[in-house]
Amino acid sequence: MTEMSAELWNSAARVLESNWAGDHMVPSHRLYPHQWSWDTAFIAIGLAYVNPARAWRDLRSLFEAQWPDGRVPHIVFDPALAETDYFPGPAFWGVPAYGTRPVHGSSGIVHPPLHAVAVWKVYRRALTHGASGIHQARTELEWLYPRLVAQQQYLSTRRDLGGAGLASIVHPWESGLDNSPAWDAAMANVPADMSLLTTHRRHDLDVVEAAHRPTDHDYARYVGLVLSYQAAGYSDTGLLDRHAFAVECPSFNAIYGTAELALAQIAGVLGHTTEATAHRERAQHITAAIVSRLWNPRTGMFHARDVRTGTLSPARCVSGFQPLLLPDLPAEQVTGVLAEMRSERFGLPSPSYDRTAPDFDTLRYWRGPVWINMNWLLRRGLLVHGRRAEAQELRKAMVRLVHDNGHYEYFDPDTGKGLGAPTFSWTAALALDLLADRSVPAYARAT
Ligand code: 9WN
Repeated sequence: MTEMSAELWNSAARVLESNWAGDHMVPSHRLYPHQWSWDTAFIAIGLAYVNPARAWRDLRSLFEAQWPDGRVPHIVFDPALAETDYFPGPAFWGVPAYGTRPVHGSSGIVHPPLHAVAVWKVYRRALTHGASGIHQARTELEWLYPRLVAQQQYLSTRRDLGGAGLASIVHPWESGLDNSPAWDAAMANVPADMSLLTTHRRHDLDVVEAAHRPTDHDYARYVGLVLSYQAAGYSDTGLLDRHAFAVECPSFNAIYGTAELALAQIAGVLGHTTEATAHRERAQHITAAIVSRLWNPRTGMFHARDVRTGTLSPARCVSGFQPLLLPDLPAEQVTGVLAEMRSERFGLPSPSYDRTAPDFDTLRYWRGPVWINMNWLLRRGLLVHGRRAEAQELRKAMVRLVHDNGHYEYFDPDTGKGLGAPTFSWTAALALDLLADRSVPAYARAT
């Protein structure tokens, strides 16, 4: 390891140590003090190198809060914290604690289902840990597998609002890319009742500069959408007729498809051969649906689809590259995405939004800054399609960015300056993985 790598490794391990909260990890103590769903997946991938027992514990903690209908909530609330420590907190969501873990309920919406990928990676890592590590990993795999399957089934049975085999998100928070320009067109139909912000106070602005976060206008809509979903007890029945936001996101669905591939591998290890085949077939169907519904041949990339109007968002966002994660993506789409990724609009590491767009914003959250998780997924997609040179270039650029600027939540795409939370768990965790893992995903295409 070079001196730079050793420094980065040690600082990343320290961030993860300090963000452990007893039985789960927090993304950041001040800004995000509870447990977040897709953060748990990214974090477990890195935690597996420095504390595998905690990686398993964190994943298990999240799935202990899974709902009876299979949904994995995007936030699980820590009972040790006050309502005012995060907005919107547990009382606002009004969800009971499901399962056995002593939690203060959860949110009612989901997050991208990256957990099967994380579980598979943590398991593979454990195989290098000797007999006791392997034994624990097998036990965890057996416990998690049916729960991961239920998570996918919730999405396929309750969230296929477009009826074409993709999962719809019903709140921008479900994408994990909250104020991405990908939602602007669909959000224009969502009423922004600004009076909601007089009764509900934002906590994020006490911690981070307002110019780096979503606007009040965005938050009024976010709150309104939760209230709308909550009105029928977070039921998905008839949702299209009564809820103002339903979108098929290319990143969410690429992860949804990739999860099936990871489940196929897990099912194989557990001896469920027929199920493994079914998972692979589902991944193929999801890939085909992404291509037929979300590809725009004029821009040469994937776009979010508004299910209520049947239109594609015009915005070019980093989420539109993520179908590269899928090994069966046809050559035309692979070539198109790679060309767009290398164009002056993006580059490596890719900003979250088209640099040439008039409303590109180097500071405001998902509307321009570089995020490590998005670029980590892009690197994985490059490896899946045999693009080792670009994957290596991206790996080096990310390592350099985090080493030079710190384990920030996101980064100014022009200067590299860190923005948002300063000791952010998934940035640290993925830095560890980038330093340690030079391998190619098992189902990469042969080159
Ligand atoms: C709302 C925790 C989460 C991430 C999301 C990121 C941000 C929350 C917020 O933080 O969202 O869920 O309060 O802004 O957008 O991707 O999971 O790190």
